[in-house]
Amino acid sequence: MPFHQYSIIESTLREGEQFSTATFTLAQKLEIAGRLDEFGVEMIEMTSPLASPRSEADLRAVTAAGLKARILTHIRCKKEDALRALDTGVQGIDVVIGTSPRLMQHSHGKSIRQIIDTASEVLSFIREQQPDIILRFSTEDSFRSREVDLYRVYLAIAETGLVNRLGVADTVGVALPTRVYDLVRQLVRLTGLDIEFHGHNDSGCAIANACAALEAGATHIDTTILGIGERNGITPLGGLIARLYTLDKAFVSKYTLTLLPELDAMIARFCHIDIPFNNYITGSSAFIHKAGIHAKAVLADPSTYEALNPDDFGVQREIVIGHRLTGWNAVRHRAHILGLALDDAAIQAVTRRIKEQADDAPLSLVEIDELLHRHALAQPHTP
Ligand code: HCA
Ligand code: CU
Repeated sequence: MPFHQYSIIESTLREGEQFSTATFTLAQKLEIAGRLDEFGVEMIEMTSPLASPRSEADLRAVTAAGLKARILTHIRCKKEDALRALDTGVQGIDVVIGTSPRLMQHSHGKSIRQIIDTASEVLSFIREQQPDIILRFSTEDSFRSREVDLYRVYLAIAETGLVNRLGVADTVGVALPTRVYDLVRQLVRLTGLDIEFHGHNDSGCAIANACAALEAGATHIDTTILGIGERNGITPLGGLIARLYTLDKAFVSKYTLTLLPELDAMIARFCHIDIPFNNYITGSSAFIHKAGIHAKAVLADPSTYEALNPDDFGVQREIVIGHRLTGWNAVRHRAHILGLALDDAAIQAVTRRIKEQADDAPLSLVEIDELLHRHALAQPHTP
């Protein structure tokens, strides 16, 4: 059943480490993993132990931290990688190999037959060593692979009965939601296995594609905090949450949503970047209402212009009033907050004044408050 039984594979500590400015220390990795665990992600994917000595040591440390989330590592389709990964005690291994003509030529030089043979060998080796390990096989660059190759590989691997999950990867972010839907749907139908979707965001479809994968029956979605990863990254955790929440709050109620601002701020700090102003949920403008018409309706009922309730994420809504598009309902609301009993004529006069002044430059809240106070003093007292 789509949306009800999916899991998040949080890959900030693998795909995210491939982001241009990400170099996490062990302390930072433990903090990221710990916070993600509190948030409630089901799985945390970490960089291959073969990447560097520190990568291996850190993988061991996070695996030993006793988190609820299962710790996975991500390896090439090679026996030596499998051996090293198994030795770290991880709970799951994600195996990947390129199947697009470009990657077959430039990455590993194997034919489809050889890919199937190598993968079967590596996967059965892992299964023999660790019968209970969570094992996933994924094709890299799935959407630029020849369809006939793709199905040949997936069906052969599914038939071995060795893996728990098949992964689909939009490695260069070219897939449209309809294509993701079709591929995932076919794989669900043909293999009956769990399906994972990993989508890059080069052309802006990463969240929509993840959603399409779930609609088609995918069981696992890869995310990173703020969407960091190679180039401009993958499906962001917060963006996926926003997408699913707006379908039905119940789809994300298993997660501690109020931790999202802290997660995004933490990664921005560790990677020396800003949270984008237009970021899902935590961007500085995500809950700012401006035009007078919007402000009036939001003051009456926030859901008129908010599909997401900021309270659910521990963030604040803001109504800005010191600009030329302002309306008198918002100004009256401000007077009310200040405890000033101004009549409608006075509020409208202040609003006119704000608009005139703001045609040149926006007014700060302090300036607006001064205007309101001045009018309140000038207004004859009503008993
Ligand atoms: C890469 C590999 C990968 C792997 C995805 C997966 C991709 O860094 O190029 O294992 O599902 O995007 O294809 O991240
Ligand atoms: Cu990737």
